[in-house]
Amino acid sequence: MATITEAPAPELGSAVPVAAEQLDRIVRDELQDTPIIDMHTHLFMPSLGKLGLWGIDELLTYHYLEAELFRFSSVKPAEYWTLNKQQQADLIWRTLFVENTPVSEAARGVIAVLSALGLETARTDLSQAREYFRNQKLEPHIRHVFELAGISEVVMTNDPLDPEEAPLWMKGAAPDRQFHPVLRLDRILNKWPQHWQILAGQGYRVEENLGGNSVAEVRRFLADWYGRMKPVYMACSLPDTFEYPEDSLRGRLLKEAVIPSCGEFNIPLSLMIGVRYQVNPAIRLAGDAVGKANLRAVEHICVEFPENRFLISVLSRENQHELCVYSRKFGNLLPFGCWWFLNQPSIVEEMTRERIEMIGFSFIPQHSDARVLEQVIYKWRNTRRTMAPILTNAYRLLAEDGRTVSRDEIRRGIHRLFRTNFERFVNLRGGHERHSAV
Ligand code: RAT
Ligand code: ZN
Repeated sequence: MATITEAPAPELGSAVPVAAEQLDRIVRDELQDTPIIDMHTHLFMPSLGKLGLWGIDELLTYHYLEAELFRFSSVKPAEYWTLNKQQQADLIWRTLFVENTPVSEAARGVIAVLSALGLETARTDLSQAREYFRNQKLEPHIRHVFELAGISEVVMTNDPLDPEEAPLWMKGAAPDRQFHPVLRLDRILNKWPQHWQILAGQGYRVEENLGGNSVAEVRRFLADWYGRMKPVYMACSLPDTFEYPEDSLRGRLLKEAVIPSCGEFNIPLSLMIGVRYQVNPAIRLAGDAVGKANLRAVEHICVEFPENRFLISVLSRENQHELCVYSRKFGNLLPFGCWWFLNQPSIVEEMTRERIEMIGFSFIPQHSDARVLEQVIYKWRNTRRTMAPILTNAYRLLAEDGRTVSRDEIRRGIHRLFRTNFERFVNLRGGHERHSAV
């Protein structure tokens, strides 16, 4: 089993210790200089065409901001959905950025993006920003955005049952070394009754109640998609009510198809647990909420499948400590990210300190979850800004207790957190052939 503790030891004895008053600056510089691997996004490589969202209208109609719009505007959701994209963006700009001060995390993010791109941040209309984006060519723009964000690669979320996306893969979408695929299984695991017929229509002999050869046929489907996509992991989001073991179609699919297939292909399974889906369907994508989950499900999975690897993110703040405890029990569990409603500096700070105190640097502090390309600029800027004092404090405490660190050691720590823990866990650079390997 690949764990994350296999890094070569540096020459610590000969290294020059960083003086206490330099720590903060060196940590900041090293964070700035480390090209991050963004291990969970909803971005798409250029060959997946229109699925890849970018530009000011997409930035403003992000569902995090739509949720905020309905707090400040008298426009009702039903009316909002009749507007076209530009009208929606204009409404959100006017409401959240002109008539109100954009102090929330998601709103401030748009300001940070405009500012990083050299655009004005306090205009009453969007004409300047629209003109800027109209003049960009996608591929050089992606390079520019990645550079501004300080990221080297992103990991996508690829749904083999999405009616727009699947045909593009079937035709052989050109791989891209900066965009790694992930086989996302929400429709199969959470909504089998609504989707099994798509598999059946493609020639897989599956049944609604998983009778007959269904499980073997789902494995054949996963194998075909593994071959087509070469995903770096498989993934699923799960409700707060998720249990394992579970006497359900999802329970059987996980146990008998998905986890064994991940084992066969030697890739991890990412479980993102704690969503209360569609508590307010009127606001669509913004309508999901959060609930505390029973993490014994994670315990049971790690015990039952010790040879598999699991990337785990939990959405409830109340579950975070428990997840750290389970990480101390299971080397095949890699906690990641401060997901969705947790990606606010105050909560990121609390969670990250707790993780460092409980499991050292054996976790992945953050993913961007970006849905719109330019969001990586503000999301990673925020993460670096929040991480700097946390790491400085960790090294300061260590020095007070008798061990100073060198700049190389600081760099190694930051690289682990933002690159190598992920690279090793998914076997990104080695082992099995993968068309996106760099
Ligand atoms: O953060 C989000 O944008 C959510 O809507 C979800 O997409 C979540 O991140 C997920 O991957 O399910
Ligand atoms: Zn996501």
